[in-house]
Amino acid sequence: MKTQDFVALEKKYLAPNYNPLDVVIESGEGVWVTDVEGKRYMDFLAAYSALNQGYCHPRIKKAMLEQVEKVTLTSRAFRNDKLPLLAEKLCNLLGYEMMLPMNSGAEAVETALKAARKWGYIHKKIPEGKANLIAMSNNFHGRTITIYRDGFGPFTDGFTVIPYGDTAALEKAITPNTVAVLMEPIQGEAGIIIPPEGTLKKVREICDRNHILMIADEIQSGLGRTGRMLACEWENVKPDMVCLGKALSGGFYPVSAVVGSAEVMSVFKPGEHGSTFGGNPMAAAVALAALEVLIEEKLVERAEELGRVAMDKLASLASNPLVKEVRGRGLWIGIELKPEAGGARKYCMKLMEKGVLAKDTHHHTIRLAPPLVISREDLLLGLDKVLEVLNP
Ligand code: IF1
Repeated sequence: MKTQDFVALEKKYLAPNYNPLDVVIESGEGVWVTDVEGKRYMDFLAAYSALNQGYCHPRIKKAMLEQVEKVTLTSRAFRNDKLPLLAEKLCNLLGYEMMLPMNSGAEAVETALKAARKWGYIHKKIPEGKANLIAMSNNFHGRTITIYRDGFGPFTDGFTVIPYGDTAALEKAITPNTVAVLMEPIQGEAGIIIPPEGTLKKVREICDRNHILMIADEIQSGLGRTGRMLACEWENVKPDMVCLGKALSGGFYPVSAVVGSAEVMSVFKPGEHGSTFGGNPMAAAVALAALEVLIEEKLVERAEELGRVAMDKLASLASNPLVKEVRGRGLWIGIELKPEAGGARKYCMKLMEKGVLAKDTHHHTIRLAPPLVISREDLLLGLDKVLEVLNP
């Protein structure tokens, strides 16, 4: 079958909840994918940072193949020999006392929000049902009805939305019923929006002073993407809870988690939260290997070093008439185009023709986020193509 055959099947049988590029990937390894017609592309999206370790990393694949021969799912009605090892590794790696495993990032966010509400009722004596959560505009925390709003109202009660990074607005939004503030330390979908230096520290200080929880959604920004294990480390800030997903599995399996203090994570009583697949031995085995790869292949350091190489390479865009701004931290870069450029998608289409896959976001921004295993040569090769499509 050819590309258009697959496209036709999708159009006929799949709900139109995506508008993907017309590339039909058949296989992938490292940074490179091959489509059904044998054409090869370098991927600069990494499945929105779920593939920080690259496509089909051999060490994670080995862990998955070994585990599939033994047991893949036990439910949490019983225990298994992999989840406790993941819990120990993840908590010690990030410096937290406890974790709660789930599957999707959205579920991790829901977990953190439920924990924050319960924590408020127990530890702040907030009247039952009155807990308020502060979120930030242009955030992205998943597609659940709780947190994804446009066009899917009525909205879940108990949320106050403030402008992203506006700490004065945060101060003003806090009430005696406020339990937590949820934020991406750097906004991904919004277009790699980096808050002003000191914002995370200020949020941490405001949370401490008002006895509310700081929840960082590091599902996309975390696990090495920005050149730190967690993006909050750029300001030496330690949130009360951190939501993780995506690269926690290296793209092999849906794995997410929330890490936090024992005080916060112990608000859950048996049966109050969880999921059928949450914490299954396959997920845990894969996540253990994914974390080992991150650490042993020094992917966090690579992201910082190669991020600097990338930003240097793209410095010439500052004088490009099509480009409004180039933003980046580690191997996470947003090239925001001016409205007169006509939108970022057409440049992503041109990049695809040149063998580089990238995704536009918020209409005007080209998002660049290659797997952290990318070589310096491949990075520069891919960025040459970016410069070509922007310097016709
Ligand atoms: C899609 C982008 C969208 C996330 C943050 C939670 C989640 C995500 C910071 C939920 C997921 C993914 C979802 C994926 C495309 C991608 C995405 F932001 F990365 F670009 F959609 F906006 N917090 N982001 O980035 O995690 O439930 O998906 O595991 O929905 O197409 P999930």
